[in-house]
Amino acid sequence: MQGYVRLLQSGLIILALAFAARVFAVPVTYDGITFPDGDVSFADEVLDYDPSHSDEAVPTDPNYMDPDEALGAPNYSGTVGSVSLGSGGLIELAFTDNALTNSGDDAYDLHIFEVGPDIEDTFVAIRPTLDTLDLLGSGYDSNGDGFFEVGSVTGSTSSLDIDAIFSGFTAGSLLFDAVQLIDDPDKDGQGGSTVGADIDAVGAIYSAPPEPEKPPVASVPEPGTIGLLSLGLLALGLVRRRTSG
Ligand SMILES: [Ca+2]
Ligand SMILES: [Ca+2]
Ligand SMILES: [Ca+2]
Ligand SMILES: [Ca+2]
Repeated sequence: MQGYVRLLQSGLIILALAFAARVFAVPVTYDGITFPDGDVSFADEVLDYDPSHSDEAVPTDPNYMDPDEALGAPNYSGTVGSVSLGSGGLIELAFTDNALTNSGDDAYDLHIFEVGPDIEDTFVAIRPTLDTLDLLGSGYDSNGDGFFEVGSVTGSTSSLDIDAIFSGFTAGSLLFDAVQLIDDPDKDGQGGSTVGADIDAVGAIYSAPPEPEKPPVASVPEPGTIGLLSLGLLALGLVRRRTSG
């Protein structure tokens, strides 16, 4: 019995810590852009990297052909830390420990960290979660690949406001779990060994917990935020009772 109580306590403490980490995330700032949720805000996984997506010039410098360089917080050092898309090339990055969401106002929600001497245009598409797809319908997906085409960014203003595209939704009500970037081949500079947009990082300025997997595991529904908080307080109470008694 005592072992069971201890197990329960440690479980509750972990839940409380998880809640605290979510509430007390330490904001980080890169290039003057603040990410309130910290480094969790950045893309986590490469879904696809296809420099020859448009059958145009591809990068040839192996230092800039690793798509993993676009993951995580910006880390471009001046020589390494970015990936070249190629002329008309494509990269798709997923968020796994967070999701991209809408701020509910005209503040920017997504930022693409591009490096390199040329300011290059990049087409941006974002993939809705199942709930958000239900909400918005598939009309925004002009080519049926699951990503909503939402416009383009240039090297100097690489931020996007989701609310300008899908207006009238309250903050945090739209979730997106992946970003697709396609270099605009008509706007490339002189080309060379790192032709196309050079991507260092992709971050959700407005970030949310990822949408729970579906279908949910039969017996353990995800506790809501309030539930987590009360569990956390309960755990703290139990600990206090043990230590004082
Ligand atoms: Ca992340
Ligand atoms: Ca916004
Ligand atoms: Ca699409
Ligand atoms: Ca990088």
